[in-house]
Parts: sequence; C-alpha cells; structure tokens
Amino acid sequence: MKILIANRGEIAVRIIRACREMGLPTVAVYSDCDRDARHVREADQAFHIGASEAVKSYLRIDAVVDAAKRAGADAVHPGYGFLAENAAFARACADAGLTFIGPSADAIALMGSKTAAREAAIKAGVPVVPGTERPLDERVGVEEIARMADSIGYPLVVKAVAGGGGKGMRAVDDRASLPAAIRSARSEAGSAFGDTTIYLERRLHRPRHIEIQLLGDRHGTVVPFVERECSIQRRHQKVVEESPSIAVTPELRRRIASAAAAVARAVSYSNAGTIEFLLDENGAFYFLEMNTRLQVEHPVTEMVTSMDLVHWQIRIARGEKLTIDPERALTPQGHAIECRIYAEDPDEGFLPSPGMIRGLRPAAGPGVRDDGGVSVGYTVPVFYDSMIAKLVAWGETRDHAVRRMSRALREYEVLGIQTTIPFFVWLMRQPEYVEGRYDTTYLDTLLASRNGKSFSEVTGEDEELASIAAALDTYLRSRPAFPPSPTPRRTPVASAEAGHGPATAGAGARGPAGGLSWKELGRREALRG
Ligand code: MV4
Repeated sequence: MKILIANRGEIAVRIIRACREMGLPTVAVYSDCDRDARHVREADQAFHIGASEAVKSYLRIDAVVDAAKRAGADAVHPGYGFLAENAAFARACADAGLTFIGPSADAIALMGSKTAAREAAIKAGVPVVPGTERPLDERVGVEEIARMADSIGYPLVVKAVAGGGGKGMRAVDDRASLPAAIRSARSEAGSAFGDTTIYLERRLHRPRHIEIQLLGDRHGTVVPFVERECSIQRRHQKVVEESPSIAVTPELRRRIASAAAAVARAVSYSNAGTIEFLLDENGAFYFLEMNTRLQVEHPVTEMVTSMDLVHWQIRIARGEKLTIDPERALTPQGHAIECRIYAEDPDEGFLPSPGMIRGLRPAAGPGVRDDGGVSVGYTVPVFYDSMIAKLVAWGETRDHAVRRMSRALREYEVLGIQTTIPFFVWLMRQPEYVEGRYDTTYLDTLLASRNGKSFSEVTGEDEELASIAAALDTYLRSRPAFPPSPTPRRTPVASAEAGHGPATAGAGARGPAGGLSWKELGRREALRG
C-alpha cells in the first residue's frame, strides 16, 4: 500500500515515520515555499501541488487527488488541519479509488455540525451542557432566542454550529448583552465557515478540557484510551497537553471513556477520533464535540500506552480488526507532557517569527520525544500555522515529567528565529502548573497579568555562558582564518577542563592565549564588562 500524505510539517514527517516502519512507500505533496521542506526530503516521492497560499495548494482537493493518481498511491492520509475534516475530500478520495485513512465522509459531515453531534451524544445517553437542540439560523429572531436563553439561564455561550475550537463563540453574562453577542457570533461564523447558524449552551464555571482518544475498526469495535488534559490553552489554541489528567480518578476515567465510546458506536465510527468533554469543579463531565481526525496531541497518548496510533490508523483503513487490549489502552504507564513549539516571539505577544532556521538541535535523551517538522536551511513560511515541533517528555510520575520537560526545553536549540521555548521554560516553573491547579481560564488570565514582562529571565548561568561566548568571539576574530604557518593540531589545553568545554571543538581549536581555560577567560571578560 502506497500512501500519499496530504499535509506538511511535523505531522507529515510523523506519518512518513509510521509508513517506513511498516514498509510502506510514501508520497509527499508540497507548495512553492515548501520545495525544500523536511517532509519533501523524507518521503520516497514528492509532487508539487501549487502556490504557497494554502487555498492554492494543500486545500485543493483536485490537486491532491491528481497527485495521488499520478503517483500510483493506494491511500491518502490527511493528517490534521487542511482537508482532514473535509467530507468532500474523503468522498473525492473514495470516488478516485483511494483509501482515505480516516473516518467515513458521513461521520465527518455529521460531527462537523455541532448540534448534530450534541444530538448523537444525547441519543447515546451521554450528558451534554444544557442548551438548545435546534440549530438557530438567521430566520430565528433575537426575541425568540432570548426566550430560549431565559429558560437555559445565564451565564451562557453562543456557539457556531459549524464551529469548534472557539471560533464564533461568545460569552454572554446577561440578557442585555445577548443581541450584540448573537450578531458578532453570526458574523464571525459567516466569514469563517460560510454558515451563520448558532446554538446556545449554559456556560460552565472554570471547566477543565478533557478529551478521550479512541480508535474504531470497520467491524464495529471501539477502543477508548486514557484521557488527555488540554486545559492549558491560549486564545482557544492548545499549547500544553498531558496524559493522564490529575483531575481524573481511575473510576471517573472509566465513566468518561465509556461515554466517549458510546458516542462513537452510535455513529459507527471508524479510525482515530477524539471526544472532547468539559469537566466541572464537581467532577461532572459534559460532551462538547468530536474531532474526526488524528490530533496534534496524539503523542502523549502514545507515550503512556506504548501504542502507535498512526500504525493503527493504517491497519484499520486496510480493514484489519483492532486487537488492542482495552485495559492497556485505559491504563496510563507514567505521565507524558507535550509542549507545542511555535515560530513565535513570546516577548512580542506571540507574534509570528518566520524566517530561516540557521541552527537546530532538538532535545533528546531519556524519556524525550521530538516530533519536528523543520530542518536547518528551511525558511519557516508565513502561509501556515507556525508550529515547528512538538516536544514530549515522559516520566514515571507527573513531577518527573515536568522536570524532564524543563531539562529538555533548556537543551533545545533553534537559531535564526524566535520560538515559544522561553515561554515554556517559564510556564514549567509556575507553581499552579507544577501543582496541576489549573483550568481552561488559567493561561489567558496569567498572561494578561504579566503585562508583557519578558519570559527570558537571565540567570547567572546564562551570564557566564554569554561571557564565554564573547571571549571565544574575541579570540576567534583576533586570529587569521587560515593560519599562515603550519601549526600543530590538538595542542593540549592547559586546563583541568580540557576535553570537556568548547576548547577542543572544531578544526584547529586551541586554548586561548596565556594557557587559560575558556571558562576562566570568560569570567575575566565578564569582570572587565
Ligand atoms: C464552553 C465553555 C464553557 N461553557 N462551553 C472553547 C473552545 C470550544 N471547543 C469550547 N470552548 C468552551 N466551551 C460551555 N458551555 C468554555 C470553553 C472554553 C474553553 C474550552 C476548552 C479549552 C479552553 C477554553 C478556553 C475558554 C473557553
């Protein structure tokens, strides 16, 4: 089975890894600005599908299907984003004789309507947040909606039926602010989805976002996994995810997982999917929506279950039966945390920081997984989501995982652009985060209270490193690039630290004049400054 990956960046690289492990040939697709991208180089074949703008390349159903045909691919993996939850794309693949590695077009379409999804949950006996069951299109007037709102009760939220992820969502505290909220929710939903239909839900107070990964095969078996905790979000974008959640007991885990599986079975779901829930302060949970794709944060589930979700997606698409032990899927081994590393400057309000990657050293070592999507020399474009890597840390306990993540973040080097790494280093030290005392309102509130203070706290260690770098720079500039006379190589450095520091790195590297170690010279430079 030859697989075309209809995506780019880290998820395309992730899928290519699974295909290679299974001995399956891969086909990449790319836009103008992705000509030299990592996913293009790592696939067996690559096809150009259009200009840099996503609508002219990665969002073009015809171009992707055509590339699959030209390549002689048998199947298409959509990844996440782009065409992953586009029912027309799933249908176009089927029509072209290509196996779509995902759910059926009908399941995608059904769950794309948030009110239809709520209905499916209610039918499956799963709790939903009290709200409206009927989608409210433009013909339903504000007065009628206000009467519904009164019976639901305030505070509430206006949500877009075609929405998800907070787009077209408005919080409403009282009846007076309802008309404006309806108007702006409709307007945002109209431009984002071409559909102004809305619905209402009672607003939960400081909920946690908990989600259940599941797999369904084509023979009716659904296996739910241990939950992911995704409450650390910035403006409705997840930035840190964990598994398991410290707010979920083994008993609650079983109840949420059974609820998720019941929704999936009610719609005969196959392949990978995720059911999102809100968990309130009393431990009550409510169905929110279903994501009919492999999600960005799937690695934390893989780390605590030692299972490969992409392998299973491919096996399910080939018609195989799920042979996973349900108990293993539901029992976390240790704890995993994921940080989404973006090409953004946290000190400039997370402004995108596109540009060329001039140096890259991902973190490694025990319990660390780097799902990267870029390489040195690649220019991070302005056209797409700017996530360049996902860093995942595993530990025996949550505390261990937090410490490991802190270590890995400090080890991670990206030169040439700004990244969100300094923000994560800071977050991993916040007492509320370390103790797990947070909900979906935590991060936005915390960031608002900082008033733009820099995340890059300068430590004594940083100062020492900076002065070593300055001394090294001064020394290297003071000597000719090509020594005019033959100089003996590997002259021993007159220091106890010889062989450990940067002094022995690189061709012709020698100790600084005067027999001092780099560290010592650095300290002297620092004192002079
Ligand atoms: C809510 C809610 C409170 N009550 N629904 C935002 C994204 C979308 N998936 C659902 N969202 C919310 N829906 C009710 N009835 C609070 C949120 C919410 C939120 C949810 C998950 C993660 C972060 C969030 C941040 C703000 C609000």
